[in-house]
Amino acid sequence: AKAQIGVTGLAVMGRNLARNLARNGFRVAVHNRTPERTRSLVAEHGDEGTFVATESMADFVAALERPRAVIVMVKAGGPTDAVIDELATLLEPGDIVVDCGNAHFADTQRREAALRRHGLHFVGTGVSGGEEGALHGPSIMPGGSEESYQKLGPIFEKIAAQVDGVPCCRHIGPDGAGHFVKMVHNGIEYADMQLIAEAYDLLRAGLGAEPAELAEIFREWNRGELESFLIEITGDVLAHTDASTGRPFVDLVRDQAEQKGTGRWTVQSALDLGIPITGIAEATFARSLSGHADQREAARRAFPGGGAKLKVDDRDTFVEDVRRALLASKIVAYAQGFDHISAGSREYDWNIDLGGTATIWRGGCIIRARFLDRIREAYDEQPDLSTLLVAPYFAEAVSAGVPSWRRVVAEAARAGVPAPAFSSSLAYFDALRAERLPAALIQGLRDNFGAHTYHRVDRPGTFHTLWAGDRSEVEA
Ligand code: NBP
Repeated sequence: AKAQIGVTGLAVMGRNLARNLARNGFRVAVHNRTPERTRSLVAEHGDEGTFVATESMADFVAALERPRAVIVMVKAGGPTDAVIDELATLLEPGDIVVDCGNAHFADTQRREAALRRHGLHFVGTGVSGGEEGALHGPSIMPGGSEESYQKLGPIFEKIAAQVDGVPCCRHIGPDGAGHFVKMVHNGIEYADMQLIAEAYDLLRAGLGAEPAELAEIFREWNRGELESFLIEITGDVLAHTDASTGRPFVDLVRDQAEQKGTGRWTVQSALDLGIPITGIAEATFARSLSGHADQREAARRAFPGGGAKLKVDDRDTFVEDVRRALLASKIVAYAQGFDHISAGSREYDWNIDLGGTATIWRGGCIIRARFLDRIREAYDEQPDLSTLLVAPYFAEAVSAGVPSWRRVVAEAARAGVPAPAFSSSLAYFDALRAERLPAALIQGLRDNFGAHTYHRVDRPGTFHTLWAGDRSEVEA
């Protein structure tokens, strides 16, 4: 019998995805540019299921039942285009090309349009969970046509992570929707990690405790509302001791965070759409700042006296303050991320189900968390929710956290402990709920220097003041 699905690109991700498919009973055709990888996969894991090993792309395509479904799992960018171009010459109308690499959604839109002209379906698919997820059950975010999902859905839903019997996979929407949602997922992951890092830093400065003691606090937090994969592994990383020195592992790691670019893509897209994802932006910039070693060195010399201790009167109150500030800031980051998805969905006509998106992040991916059930409930109850912040569960958590949030941010500022994501999310919250914003003054300034006009609160119309003349007002 022919293979039900094929995977081309058998580095870590493709190899594990192919094994996951085979282990779940699917007949998988496998192919890689360098055939050694294909041979070693079958030699080492051939007993896990039915693999159809192929050496040429033509044999690979011929091994598949129709309509063919081909997963491309090669390096993002040029290599992905090269493989798609080659496939396009061999496939027939109705066949499906699935790009599971980390593509930018605009590339996915371009590729989808190009393949559609050949009668082929192109399905840009976000896959989260790294190598382990690919093997044991990732979170899968497929874009593309409804028709392609008829074939792919049953396969992907079977190999995805399962939470309460619900697969962490659903059709996200046309063309680039899947990769867009994966991009924002990664942006939220940046924000989540930055907030956790700031919480750790504040606790350390406030309590003067060793990382292993702080690990216990995170483990405790992981039993409550903050329960999530990232909080869980924070406990593990903080508790870890370096084998060669016997010192806390975290103290031996160079403090310069790296990035592969999905945070930057998220921020760039949010700027284009005009959505203030301040938490994700702060997190992305915080990583950049950490990497500017020369500037940091110069500033340390020019302004000595950093590393101050936070004033803490009562240990338990302080720990609880940081926990509540972390939860409130995290709610802001997720609310902003969902705003971004909602804006992308409107801009590109994707009709993305926001609650459904939260559902498929509950397992398999890096930001899996208890919290995501509450997001789904919020959108189930009110699909046109203006912001997650006002949904009852989140509104209550934020309100309950505000005094703690202010104390933590104020204390951090007083002591000189940088907390950019904590403080900017508090500022976002305060701006969103303000009666009046100083944007009115900005409008006045814009009208003064550039005749950019303004609207009045007391009557309709567009106005301009003759600033250089007699300062009378004219209707624009
Ligand atoms: P890599 O991103 O390292 O890519 C290696 C694969 O690309 C090999 O199969 C290689 O074939 C193939 N390839 C290259 Br490079 N150039 C090619 C070309 N011109 N034509 C055909 N094949 C070519 O692999 P990976 O780490 O498994 O990641 C695969 C995709 O999944 C990437 O887009 C990545 O961003 C994405 N992703 C990765 C993770 C993760 O945790 N690693 C998570 C989620 C998504 P060869 O063997 O012949 O050199």
